[in-house]
Amino acid sequence: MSVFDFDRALVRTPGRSVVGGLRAEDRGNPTYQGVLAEHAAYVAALKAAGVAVEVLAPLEEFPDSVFVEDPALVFPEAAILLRPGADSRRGEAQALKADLQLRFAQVIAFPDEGFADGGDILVTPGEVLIGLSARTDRTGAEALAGVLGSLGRAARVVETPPGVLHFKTACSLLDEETMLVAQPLAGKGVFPALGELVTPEGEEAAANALRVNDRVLVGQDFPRTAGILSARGYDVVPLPTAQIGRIDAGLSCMSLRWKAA
Ligand code: CIR
Repeated sequence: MSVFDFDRALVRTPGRSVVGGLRAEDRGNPTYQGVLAEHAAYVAALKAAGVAVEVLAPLEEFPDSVFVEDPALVFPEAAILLRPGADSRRGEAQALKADLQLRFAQVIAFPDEGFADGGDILVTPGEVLIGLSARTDRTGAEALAGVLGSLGRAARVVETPPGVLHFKTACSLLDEETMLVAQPLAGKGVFPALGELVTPEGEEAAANALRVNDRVLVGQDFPRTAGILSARGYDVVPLPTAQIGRIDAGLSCMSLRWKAA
């Protein structure tokens, strides 16, 4: 089984409050209908890739709660509730708890101190990488590494390039041996066991792609990246991300994915 073999996923319908979601730079609000449409296309792509998708109800009190990847980390054997680094997102983990308890044999609470966002956590075939960022501090990263160790999973704490929201904003796993990386993360020795394919200049945001079973979901505004991946034999699924991009989101963040044990 590969770390990108998935048969289950949880997503959350965006609430109307999503238009006020967090962003580093204001390029105008996304439209609610636009976010809904991008979310629907994403869910359809997961289903087409062979994943059974369950849709959770919107949470208006948490504008960014459609980005369900950030408050939890899931594996076949267990789910870990994280502690999001942004104040406005802190309550999202508690809001997910009951949904995870219905689906996982074990739901592990985050240790008492520190912060960690799921967007900073990348599972590779050999280890779990935890990126330090404005959302994931060293205390939280090390606490999470301890929890992962108790599950028998090796973890390594790494740096996210300055100014990048999450570690996975700048990289994603393409296959067992290859990472798609944005220039700021390229050639830094972060992935010693893996090859790197670098996104073309101007398409850095394409690095937040998502490998799901035999497909690679890529933002449709990144045609050069899609071309490079197609030429290398990947089955590329282009998806609209212009609206969620206005609130700093990409493709990994809209689902929690796992292979049922
Ligand atoms: C945030 O700033 O938290 C949201 N507006 C975007 C979260 C994107 N999450 C992710 O890439 N894992």
